[in-house]
Order: sequence, then C-alpha cells, then structure tokens
Amino acid sequence: MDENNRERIQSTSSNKNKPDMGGGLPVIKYWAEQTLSPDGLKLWQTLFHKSACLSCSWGTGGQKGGFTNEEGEKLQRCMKSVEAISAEIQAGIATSFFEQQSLEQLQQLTSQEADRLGRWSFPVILSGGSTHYQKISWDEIYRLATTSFTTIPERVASYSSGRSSNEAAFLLQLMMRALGSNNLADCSDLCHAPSTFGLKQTFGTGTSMVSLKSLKQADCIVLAGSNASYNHPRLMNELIKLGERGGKIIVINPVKERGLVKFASPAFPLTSLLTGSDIASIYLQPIPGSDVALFVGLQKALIEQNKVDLEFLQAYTENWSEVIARAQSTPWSIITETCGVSQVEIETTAQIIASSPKVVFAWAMGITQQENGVDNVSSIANTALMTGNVGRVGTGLMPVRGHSNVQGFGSMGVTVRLKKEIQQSLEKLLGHSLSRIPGYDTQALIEAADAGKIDTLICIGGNLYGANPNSHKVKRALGKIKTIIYLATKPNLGHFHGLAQQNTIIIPVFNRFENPHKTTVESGNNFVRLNDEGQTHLKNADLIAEVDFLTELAHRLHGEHPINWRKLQDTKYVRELIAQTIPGYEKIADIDQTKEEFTIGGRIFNQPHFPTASGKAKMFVTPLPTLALPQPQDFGVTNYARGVVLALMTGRGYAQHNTVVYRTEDKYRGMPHRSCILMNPLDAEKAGLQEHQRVSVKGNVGQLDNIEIIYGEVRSGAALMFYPEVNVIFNAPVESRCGTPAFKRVPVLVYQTS
Ligand SMILES: Nc1nc2c(c(=O)[nH]1)N[C@H]1C(S)=C(S)[C@@H](COP(=O)(O)OP(=O)(O)OC[C@H]3O[C@@H](n4cnc5c(=O)[nH]c(N)nc54)[C@H](O)[C@@H]3O)O[C@H]1N2
Ligand SMILES: Nc1nc2c(c(=O)[nH]1)N[C@H]1C(S)=C(S)[C@@H](COP(=O)(O)OP(=O)(O)OC[C@H]3O[C@@H](n4cnc5c(=O)[nH]c(N)nc54)[C@H](O)[C@@H]3O)O[C@H]1N2
Ligand code: SF4
Ligand SMILES: [Mo]
Repeated sequence: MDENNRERIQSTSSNKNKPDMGGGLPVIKYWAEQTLSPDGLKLWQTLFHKSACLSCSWGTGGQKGGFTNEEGEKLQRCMKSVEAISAEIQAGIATSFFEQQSLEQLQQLTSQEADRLGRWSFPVILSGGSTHYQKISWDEIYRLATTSFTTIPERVASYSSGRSSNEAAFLLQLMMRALGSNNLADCSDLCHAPSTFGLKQTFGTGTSMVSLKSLKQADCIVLAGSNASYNHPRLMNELIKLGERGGKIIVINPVKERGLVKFASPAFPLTSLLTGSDIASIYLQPIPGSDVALFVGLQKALIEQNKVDLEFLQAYTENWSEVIARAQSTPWSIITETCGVSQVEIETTAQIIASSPKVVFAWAMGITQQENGVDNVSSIANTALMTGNVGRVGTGLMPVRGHSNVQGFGSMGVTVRLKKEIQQSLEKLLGHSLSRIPGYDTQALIEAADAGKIDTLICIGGNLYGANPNSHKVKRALGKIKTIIYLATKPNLGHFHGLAQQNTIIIPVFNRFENPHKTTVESGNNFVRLNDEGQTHLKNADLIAEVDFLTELAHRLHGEHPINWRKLQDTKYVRELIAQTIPGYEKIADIDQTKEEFTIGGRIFNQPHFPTASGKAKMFVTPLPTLALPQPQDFGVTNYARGVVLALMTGRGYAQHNTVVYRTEDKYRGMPHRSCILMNPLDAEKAGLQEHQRVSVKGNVGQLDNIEIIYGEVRSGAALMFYPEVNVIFNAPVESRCGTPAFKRVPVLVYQTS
C-alpha cells in the first residue's frame, strides 16, 4: 500500500474508533458481561461441562475439561464459545407464540432477531397455504415423515451442517444409503470441499496433515485466506507462541485484518493481553481470487533462488518437473499483474519460506470459496512439496476447517464422494450394494429442487436458505419440494423463508451439551472428543435427540433387518458400527469405558509416504486464473450517476456464526452495522464517492440499497460485505470439481443513482 493511501486510512473517522489490535480488553469485557448476567451461572456450568466447544473446528474442551485443548493446555476457551453458548441457553419459544405471529410477520425478522426468539422447544408444522406455524404431535410427524420418505430414492435428499455429532451423521448417511439415495448434501460443499478434493488427489487423504503438537514445532506459518482472529481465535495462541520463539508468520489476505497484524490473547495475561503480540511478519494483499498466481510466483522465486528441494521431489513426488517447468515459464509480468503483489514482495516471502526449516501452510475460505478453489489448494501443496515441507514434524498442509464437527460429518460418510473402503463396509453391513447413482451436493440439490426433482428433504441443522447464493432462487427451489423436515436448536431465516410446497416441519433438538446421549465430534486437527450426557435448561420442553429421531424414522422405513435401528438409540452401538466402518476410528469402539480421546489413525504424516497408489505425492500443474471484471454498463443500471466495479469478498463479521448474527457491529473493521461495504479510499474517491455515503451495490441477480461506505485496509479493486444478507445479490460460479460457490470473488457495481 502506498503512503498516501496509508495516511488516508489513518485519518478516517471509522478507523479512529477501531481497536488497534485484535482480541484484547473488549473480549474480557464481553466475558465479564456474559458471565455476570442473569444467565451467568448456566454459562459457567456449560463451560465446565465435559463436551467440545460448539463453535469452531479448532476444537477445545471435552473430557480434559472445558478450557483445555488436546495438549492439556489451559485457558483455551475463547469468547466465540461464550457467544455460541449464550445463544443456546436462551429461554424456549412460548407455545402461544405462533398463534400470535403470522408467517408474514416472521418473514420480516433479521437473522439476529430470528435467533433472539429463543430456543425451539416443541415441534411445529406449516402446511402449504397456512399463515401460521402450528404445534404438531410426534405421531403425526412420524406419519408424515414415513410417507414422504416412501418415494423414489433419488427424490429424497438431506442437507446437514457440522454442529451435530458423529453419531447423528453416521446414522443419517446410513439411513439415506439404506434407502438407496446418495443425496447427502452438506455445508462442507460450501466450505472446504476444494481442500478435501485437492488434498486427496495429491496425497490420498483429505484432511489436515498437521497435529496441534506438530504445529507447535513449526518455524514458519503461511496463513492464506483465513481470518483466524475472528473465526479460530485459539489458533492465534499458536501464532503468538510461534512469534515468541522467533518464527515467522506470512499472512496472505486482500484485507489487512487488525487481528492478524496484532492480537492480544487472554491466554497470556502477562505478556500479550494488554500490549498485544505482533502477528504477521509479512502481509501480502493479493487481488481476490488470484492466490494461484501468488503461489506460482513463490515457486518461481524459489527456483530462481535455487531453493527447490530436488532430492525431496525426486524421492517423494510425481509430476514435479511439469510443475517446475510451468512456474519457470510463467513470466513475472503475468504473475504480478494477476495477483497484484510485487515481485520484490514475492521474492522476500520466498526467502522467508526457504530459510525456515519447518513450515506449515494453513488456509481457509479465501482459498476455497473460489471458482478455482482446487487449483488454489494444489498450488499451496506444490509450494510445500517443492520446499520439502510435508511429511515431517513441524511441517505440512493444514486446512483450517469450519464448524466444530464439519470434518466429522465427512469422515462419517456424509458426502457425495464416498470413500471406496467405507462404501464396501456399508455394503457388508446392509447386505446389499449401494446405489451407484451420484448424489446431489448442495448446489446440485438446489438445481434439482428447482427442476422439480426432489420430493423430500431432511435438514440436520444449518440454514440451506441463508447459506447459499441467489436467495430468491433458493427460496423458489425449496418451495417446489413437497416436504422439508428441519432438525434445529434455534430458529433461523431458513425456517421462515425456506418453506416446502406442502409441509415444513421443525423438530427441536438437544444441543451437544444437553444431549441425553454421549456423543463424539472430530476437530479440524483430527482429534476426536467425547461429549458427556447433559440436561437441558428448557422447562416443559418437548425436545428430541437427533439420534433418537433418525433411528425411529429409519426403523419405520426399513424395519429391523439387517440393522436393529432402535438398538442404536444407545449411541454406544453406533460407535461400535463407526469403529467397524470408518478407517482410523477403531479407538471409538470403547471410548465409553476408556474415555480416551484420540487422534484419528492415518491422518497425520510425519514421514513423506502417502496413501496414494505409488506412495508418492502427485503434483498438479495449476493454471493462472483470468480475472477480468465486467464494465459498469454490463450491470444494466439505468439511473447510474457514478460508481466503480469491484471484486467483492463476502464473509463473516466479528460477531456472527455463519448465517446467525449475534451482534451487528464489526468493531475491528470499523463497520458499525450490517449494511456496510468495506472499501479502499482510493477506489471510492476515484469514482467520486466518499466514506459514509450511502450507495447501491448490484450483483448479477439483485441489488442492495442504502449501503454505507466504510474505508478500510482492503486492497484496491476489492471490497468486503457480510453474508448472509449479501447472498440476495449474486449467483456465483461454482468450482466445477466440487461444487463450491465463488463467495470470495463476486463482481459488483457500487454506485450512486442520478
Ligand atoms: N466466530 C465464528 N467462528 C467461525 C465461523 C463464524 O461464522 N464465526 N464460521 C466457521 C466456519 S463454517 C468457517 S468455514 C470458518 C471460516 O473462517 P474464515 O475462512 O476465516 O472466514 P471468512 O470470513 O469467510 O474469510 C476469511 C478471510 O478470507 C479473506 N479472503 C477473501 N478473499 C480472499 C482471496 O481471494 N484470497 C485470500 N488469500 N484471502 C481472501 C477475507 O479477507 C477474510 O479475512 O470459520 C468457522 N468459525
Ligand atoms: N456469501 C457467503 N455465503 C456463505 C459463506 C461465505 O463465506 N459467504 N460461507 C459458507 C460456509 S463456509 C458455510 S459452512 C455455510 C454455513 O451454512 P450452514 O451450516 O447451513 O448454516 P449455519 O448458519 O451454520 O446454521 C445455523 C443453524 O444450525 C442450527 N443448529 C445449531 N446447532 C445445532 C445442533 O446441534 N443440531 C441441529 N440439528 N441444529 C443445530 C441452528 O438452528 C442454527 O440456526 O454458509 C456458506 N455461505
Ligand atoms: S477456538 Fe474455536 S473451538 Fe476453541 S474455544 Fe474458540 S470457538 Fe471454541
Ligand atoms: Mo464453513
């Protein structure tokens, strides 16, 4: 960023109000407010309950105690966990509520207002044409559910979100596959599917190859497209410790996130909390969607600096010479033009990587939510392999996952790309072969629904309506499904807008810490945690455990043979089946007795031998993307006065969990409410726009008006807005190999009318 621009940023009023580092005292203040509130006691009890944190995939808590990580370190609960718990310990929705509130009124609610209604505490139904949700009995639910599932198997589908348990996930896929349907759409389709796909094709394994223990030995971390300071706060502790031991942190992100520059962690009250710890050693701000060019640039610089580990490549990889040849022959001018980062910065970064003995490469949504997400992942893998940073303690590839059990859902077989070994074990278990008709992933499910090809949809958590691009189309598509069954803890916009043609049923479920059954979850670091049984605070509530609902429905659909579904209501037996079926999960069979939480077998690589056909890592050439933006006139605006076309990144504000908004302000970015766009001052001023001015933002299928411009440290040509609100304005291209929408590069026109 040039000096002019920097000065201008410093002088903007929104910037003056921003904390000058991530974390810090606002976090302590929030803890104090919540824990001293009337719900404080319940909150503390939950924090100490032996179960995994609900929120992110970093994974904290479990049998070692609520505040402890898998390495036994204390003070590892962050305030995001408190945010999530506070929402779950709200009072239940009153039984009279839906008599008073019509659907039309409920549809006026914002995400935050919907969440604040309280917990679902009794089952309800909205029948086609009615104006109000109504209470429904369990008998009626099972009758409707059984009838709706008795149709052509390909016309039944599920969608799931990664907060439920491994046990629920395993049962969901078993029930669906027993029925003959592979339509197991999952939120990971919108999230890390490109990581799974990219890692699998190179290494034969789709998850992180780095354990927390191994991460602690790294000398350098490359963190690309992740805002860990908001979304995985305890990863920040590892970055702080890395810095303290003299290691280097390379951040790659078009937005200069405060918390990735400096972060104050309550886990280090004496050394970090007040003064903050420096995080990024170098901060690269590429053009959104251009990371392949940046990583190919790093590879080219490594080649020119003679820092490629040829011995490693020859011994442990395939296809390396093609990858090197491509990097060598790609001109610097094309690399720097595509990614918008200078050759000098790329060369300096390459030197840091080359001079660090052990490097971990970590990434999140900025990398995966792109039309070329798989190439992004491959280009990171290529860079790691070229420097010999795979298959050794302190090195490796680390996708930083999303929901707290999203990875567990994938492991349990909730995926449209089922592993061969799992397929064979399931066939043995069911005594017949599984359907070979490919299943719908999330985007394909919406297309199929819109084409009238789905009769029945069951959603285990999540918000299919709010999480997908082109909200109006999603609403229309869901409206063509005859029956939708939502299992949920709290209301969200999907329950009021994602309505079926005939029956929309909402089934209230126990969350992780109040579930009457023991359950397990898997963290992004491949660690399996055991959750003890719990109790709900909800009075006179009529909740059900997900496992109980799924087994009862499966029993009614499939009878007792070859699987005794009702026996599986004791989750111990589900764990026995998981141990038999899921590779690496053997230890789960007796976790009830041993209480021994464990790292899944075959996932962490401390030797460069991989589960591919040849045992070598297979490298893939990654073509540079072409990233042209449309012209203002391409947006078809008739009353256009002035404006600018930008590459919009859509993602999370500070206090939200995915589609659920907890608080509207994003303090650290200086965005006071949800209707803001974060822009570079130069872009705004070049177009004759100013900070705090209200503008319209138009995508390819819709427009949002009255959006306030906020100046921030986002690179020129790019901007940032919050989801789920922004999902109404665009229809994103998808990564063709795994269906993930390009949420992080949405062409928009930011303009003022005449
Ligand atoms: N508190 C909280 N925790 C969460 C969640 C939450 O909503 N709230 N959600 C959970 C889930 S499901 C997920 S998937 C994760 C999400 O965690 P993250 O991936 O950290 O979240 P995002 O806000 O989607 O985007 C991350 C960053 O990508 C950057 N970015 C955008 N485009 C590009 C690009 O082209 N290149 C690069 N290099 N960077 C880019 C953005 O500037 C942003 O800082 O967090 C999980 N944890
Ligand atoms: N524009 C844009 N869109 C995006 C993204 C983006 O960055 N930009 N990110 C995408 C990503 S990474 C993801 S993962 C998706 C998230 O998509 P989803 O996972 O579909 O959505 P969430 O908002 O996490 O779902 C929250 C709901 O889950 C329910 N819930 C919570 N806990 C439980 C439980 O224990 N059991 C059950 N049954 N239900 C529970 C509650 O009712 C809550 O309202 O959004 C995607 N959409
Ligand atoms: S880092 Fe993630 S798992 Fe750990 S306490 Fe925070 S939200 Fe929970
Ligand atoms: Mo996600």
